[in-house]
Amino acid sequence: MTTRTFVMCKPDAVERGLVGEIVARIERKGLRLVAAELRTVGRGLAEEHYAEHRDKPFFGELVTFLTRSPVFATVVEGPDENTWELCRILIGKTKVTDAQPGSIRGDFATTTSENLVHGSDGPESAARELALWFPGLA
Ligand code: 3AN
Repeated sequence: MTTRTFVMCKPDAVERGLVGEIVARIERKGLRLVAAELRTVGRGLAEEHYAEHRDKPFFGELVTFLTRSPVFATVVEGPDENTWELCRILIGKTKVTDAQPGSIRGDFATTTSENLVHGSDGPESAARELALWFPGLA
């Protein structure tokens, strides 16, 4: 059964001109984009997106970062139930020093706070984030 997940090239990725590189890696893997939009994010959406981090010391920094310039928000589809997991592997670990070469963060990121890409981290988070970012998508 095909499943979908939410993948977002964050402002640093768009600013650095890495959107094509990131999308190419997703497509070469065999996954496909079923929706995508370059979008300027308001504080409300950014706070909702990062709601689970509301109590973290870096929450304010996260919201400021996500709203500073456009993001490239996408819906990625794969053939099985593991689309979110395949995307997380392509993206790499959250902590910059754990992100392996060959992953997007491992190849292109130098800090944990600006690590280029967001991908849903499970089926429930994928469902929540797809509804939040692409409410009209069937
Ligand atoms: P991921 O993006 O890999 O799902 P999360 O959800 O744990 O990671 O964190 C969301 C975002 O918060 C990360 N992408 C990163 O930008 C930021 N972040 C996470 N941990 C830290 C930290 N210790 N210091 C600064 N920023 C962080």
